[in-house]
Order: sequence, then C-alpha cells, then structure tokens
Amino acid sequence: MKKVNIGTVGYGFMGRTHSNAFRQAARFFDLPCEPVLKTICARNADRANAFAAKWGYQSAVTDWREMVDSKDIDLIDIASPNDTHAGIAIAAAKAGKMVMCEKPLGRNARESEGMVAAVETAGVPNMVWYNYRRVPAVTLAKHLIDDGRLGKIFHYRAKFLQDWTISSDLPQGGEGLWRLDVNVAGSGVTGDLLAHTIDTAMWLNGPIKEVSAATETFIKSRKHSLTGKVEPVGIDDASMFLARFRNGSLATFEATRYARGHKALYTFEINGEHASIAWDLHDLHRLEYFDHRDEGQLRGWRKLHITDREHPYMDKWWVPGLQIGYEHTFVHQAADFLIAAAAGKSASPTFREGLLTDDVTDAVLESAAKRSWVPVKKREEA
Ligand code: SOE
Repeated sequence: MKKVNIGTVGYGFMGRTHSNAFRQAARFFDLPCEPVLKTICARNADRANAFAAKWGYQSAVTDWREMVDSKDIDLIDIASPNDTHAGIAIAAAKAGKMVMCEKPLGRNARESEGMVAAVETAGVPNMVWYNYRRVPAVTLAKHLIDDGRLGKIFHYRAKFLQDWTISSDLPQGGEGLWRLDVNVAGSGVTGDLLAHTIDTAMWLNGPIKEVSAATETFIKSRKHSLTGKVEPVGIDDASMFLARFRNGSLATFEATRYARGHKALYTFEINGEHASIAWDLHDLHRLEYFDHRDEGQLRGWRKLHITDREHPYMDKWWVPGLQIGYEHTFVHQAADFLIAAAAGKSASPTFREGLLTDDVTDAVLESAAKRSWVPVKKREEA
C-alpha cells in the first residue's frame, strides 16, 4: 500500500488532535494508503523529541522548512498558531506537498487568498480542519437538509460560548494564550469560534449574503507574555451578528469567551417550512428533529441518538448505542482527506471553502467597526 508521509507543524492542542486522527483513521477506516507519522516540527527541540516519542513520529525538527524541502514528506499538516498558516501552506504547496491546515485558514481573507492561489496553482489536495462538520449528528443534519426534509429554510440560529478569558490577570500572547494576541490570531472569537459556526452554517444552508454585527473587547489591556509589558488588547472578546443567507433565510450568530459556566457550548437550530433541527456540542451524539407532518397525537421533538449503523460514520466504530466523541470528528476528517487525496482530490472544506468563511468573518469585523450592514464578498464558489 502506498505510504503518505506526514509532516506535522505544531504539538499543542491541535497537534495532538491531528496526530491522533491520522493514527486512528488507519485503524478504523479502510484507507487506500498508509498514513505515516514521519516528522513533527516545533520550536522547542526537547519537547518536539518528546512529542515524537509519545506519538510515534520518526523524527523531530525545529524548522518547518526542513520538512517542506524534504523529499520524504508528502503531506504538510499545519497545527500551529494562525500567524504561521500562510507562510507554511504557500511554501508547502509550491514544493508540491499536499496541505492540511487548522482553522481559520488565514488571519483574514487577504492572507487566505494567497493560500488558495498556492494550492490551486500547484494542484495539490488540500483541506481546512473545520472538524464539527464531521460530528455524525451534524453530518446527518446535512443529509436531512439536502434530502429536502426541512423544505424551505426560514431561520438559522447558532452560538458558541466559552468562559476561559474572563480573568483580567490572564496574559495575552505566548503558548496557549496566542489566541488573545491579535497579531498572531488575526481576531478574537470572530475568527476562532464564529468561524466554526459559519463554516457549518454555510455547509448546511448555503452562502451568507450580508451581515450586521457588534463586537466588544471587555478587557482593554493585558500583560503580554512575551514582552512582559501591559499592552492594548486587539481581539474581540464577544461577537454577535445578524445575517441574511442567499436563500432568503435569516440568522443570528453569537460567540463569546465571557459566558460564565459555558466551556464549549456550540449549538445551532434550523427552522424549515416542514421540520426543524437542533444540535448541541455538549450532547454531540444527539440530533433533535421536529416534523410537522408526523401524526398529530404523536407529533413532537424527537431526540435521535446518532449511534446506529445507518448513521454517518458510525459503522466504522463500536456497536449501535455506544457513542463517540470530539476526537472522532478529526479521525473522520483525516480519513476523508486521505481517501480523497489518494484519488488526487481535495476534501471539503477545501482552502477555497475556508476562504469563504474568512470572507464572512472579515465582513463581521467590518460591520461591527462601521455599525452598519456589510455585504459578504461574492466569489466563484468552491
Ligand atoms: C478555543 O478555545 C478553541 O480551542 C478553538 O480554538 C477550537 O477551534 C474549538 O473547537 C474549541 O475552542
């Protein structure tokens, strides 16, 4: 079987989810190729070596250029902070490598445009790790909508709430906290959390036409971990927007890291003319479904337990009734990518689709700054 030699950049939270995904994809899916954890790249040599030993990488390097230049690497997987995505992805594509990139694709759409151009010019398979599409319940929602069960969609409602940045003592910048540093992250919850909700929403309900947003930075200055100085905070701590989809439906989106008690409350609800769907990441294996065509006396919200063999991806796991979790969404994505890549194709969301999400987050930030509705850039669709 053909081997796909993987070079992963970054050994943080996402480096672990991706490494685990490549390992498990080979065990639970019938892949047309063998993923090989070849090299891990990270700045600290000792920790990179320790990570390599723990996860089974054959070698560790401290400069990603070594992997890009190496004939032994087929696929570069980017799991490092947002400010590194564009440079690595563009160099990797130019070197003819397949590229997978953690979300968001770039820090803004302009940066992502260069990444899209690079992978499309090189003709290399690519994908952005918007993992929540591959929660089986979310994939099932996509199938139900595409089958027309909801009919015309009227409303889309999404939120992603966390509470880990409320303390004013939390510094910005550096390992684990780069999401608070606007120069590294690009934006705050808009690019980090809303980006997930936007990717899922456009996948389920089509392109977004225009947005009207409000953002807030609750803590205006924080000590910077790298400089030791108190510096202005440039990220948005909370971001909310109204949207109109091109299919005529109306939407509300909300994300914050200041919702005390919520750790990762990602939910969406979709209301169509015949049926509604609701999903909650805290109960990720359930899909709630209401269909007004059900017999009157039994009509009501059904709580479907998405663990049966008929459900998306579930025939790859245990026996019906036993649920899977967060890490499996990455396993599904790795498997889908490796299957597509073996046929010379990209998997969805491609870099071009990731760019469309960045177009919306850019429009959200522009709308909040201007305090007015802003149209989302219209481009050729993926
Ligand atoms: C932020 O706290 C974060 O880790 C995001 O960066 C991830 O994309 C999200 O899935 C969970 O929350």
